[in-house]
Amino acid sequence: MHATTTIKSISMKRVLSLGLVALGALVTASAQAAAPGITGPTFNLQAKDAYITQPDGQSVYSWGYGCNGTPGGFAPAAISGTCNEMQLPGPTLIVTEGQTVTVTLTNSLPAAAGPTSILFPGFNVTTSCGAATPVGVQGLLTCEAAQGGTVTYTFTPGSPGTRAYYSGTQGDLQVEMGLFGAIIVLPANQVDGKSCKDTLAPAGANAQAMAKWGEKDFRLSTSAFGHASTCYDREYLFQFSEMDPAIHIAALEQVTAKAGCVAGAMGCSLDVPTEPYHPAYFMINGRSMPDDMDANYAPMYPHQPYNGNPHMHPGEISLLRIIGQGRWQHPFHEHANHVRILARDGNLLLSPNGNLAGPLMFTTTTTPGMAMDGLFYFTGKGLNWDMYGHNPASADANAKLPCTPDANGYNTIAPTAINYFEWCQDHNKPMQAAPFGDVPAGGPVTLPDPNIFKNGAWYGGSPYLGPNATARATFGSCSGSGCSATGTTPPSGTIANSPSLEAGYAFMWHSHNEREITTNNIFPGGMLMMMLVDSREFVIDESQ
Ligand SMILES: [Cu+2]
Repeated sequence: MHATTTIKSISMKRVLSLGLVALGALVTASAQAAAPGITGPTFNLQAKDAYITQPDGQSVYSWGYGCNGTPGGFAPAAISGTCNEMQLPGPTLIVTEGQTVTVTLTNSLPAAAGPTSILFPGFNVTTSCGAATPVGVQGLLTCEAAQGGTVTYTFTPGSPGTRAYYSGTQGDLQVEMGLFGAIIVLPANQVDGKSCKDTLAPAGANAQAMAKWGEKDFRLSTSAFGHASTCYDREYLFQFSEMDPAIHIAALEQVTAKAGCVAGAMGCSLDVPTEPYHPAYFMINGRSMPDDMDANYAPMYPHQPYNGNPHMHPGEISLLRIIGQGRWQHPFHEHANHVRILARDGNLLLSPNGNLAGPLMFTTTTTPGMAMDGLFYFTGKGLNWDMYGHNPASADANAKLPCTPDANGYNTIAPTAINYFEWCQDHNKPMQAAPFGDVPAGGPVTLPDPNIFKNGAWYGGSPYLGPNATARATFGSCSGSGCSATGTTPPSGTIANSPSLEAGYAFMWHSHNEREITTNNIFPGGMLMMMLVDSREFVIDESQ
């Protein structure tokens, strides 16, 4: 057994049944996402080694940026964060446009790893190598810190947006080992928060809905670029990277063999081949599925604090911050809608008349080093059935809620109703006029036999949106001689997960390269997460 191998326990989440959750009701532990990070404008970082974990039980020797002491603060305020001395990805640096940012980097890597550095592409960086009394050694791309040494980078972001940062020293090895992270620049002018929050809805409506259900605001800003068309309700950061464990094993072997060597002395260096390249781990925010769906800052991943677990309500606009941090392109596909690209590498794409000009993307393919900002939303428009399970014959008052279309056809007149943002054309339209077991016909959908819907602890079994929606939708039962007032319901419920808790729609967000939704050749795994749509009464809590 190799030194990098340890076994970790397998948890219940392994039973996720992907086929069933592609569109269905689903319950998870509360593991939400947001875009957490540390606040500046002064950051003390270090490059250090540690072991990260993968869901196949492996611990992988890696290098990462971490905090050198307690950071100045954490954001968003609604999440209580931590910052380890080594992280993969490195700490997300949250700064504001126009603010001078200072990043001090200490090289705490093993001596044999040699010097290290950070590149901040897209910024005009002043380094301590250029000071009157230079600190650090000028390398090929930027100022480098020798082992135990410290360098400083200073820059002032001139525009908002998401960008990558990563090692500028021996990048084929150091970036592969994990030395990368993200920097989020918030706009200096955030645009009026209240009206900005309701791009698809009447002014203030989403704020009313949040207040009604006691939902917290987990945004870092109100708009991504200080432009009224870049407002959003939620935000998520996804960093895509891959890892070849053979490189990490070779690095560990050489670091171990040369422990105690004097930095810079003859032989105190690594000679780790980075080709041929055979990655086995395909990660989102340093975690592989299903680990990426556990909480931010979950204690079992001390060096992988960030998750990938987007949640949203119908009609809400989610800002996606996407970065390619590895060597390969990854075709990241967001099911349920396209993504309107706002910006690439922090450059807002506008037409000459000031309107958004970015493309509408089916797949937001990550490119090494490139960052994208985009907007995504789900409304349920065009499903052709009432996804809230409205049924005028039901005894439940929530089953008889009205749907009043606005100019766009959505029910936005009553922000505090559970069917806020319902697509009214499908209101009261039964999913299946006569459910299976009675007369298997009628309605836009024929449901499968409820008896086969018993697989998977994650499958709630309800095709409807919202806790208790299946009960609302109870239809009259029919037989050859007519219909009675009560009858069978669509398939609903498992022992593990009652849809009376969370009943949402789950959409797979994943790499469209099927090789990349494996973990060390085992499917499912890798670059895969589930995006959850919840109705309004389910409070999305991203604090855990
Ligand atoms: Cu897909």
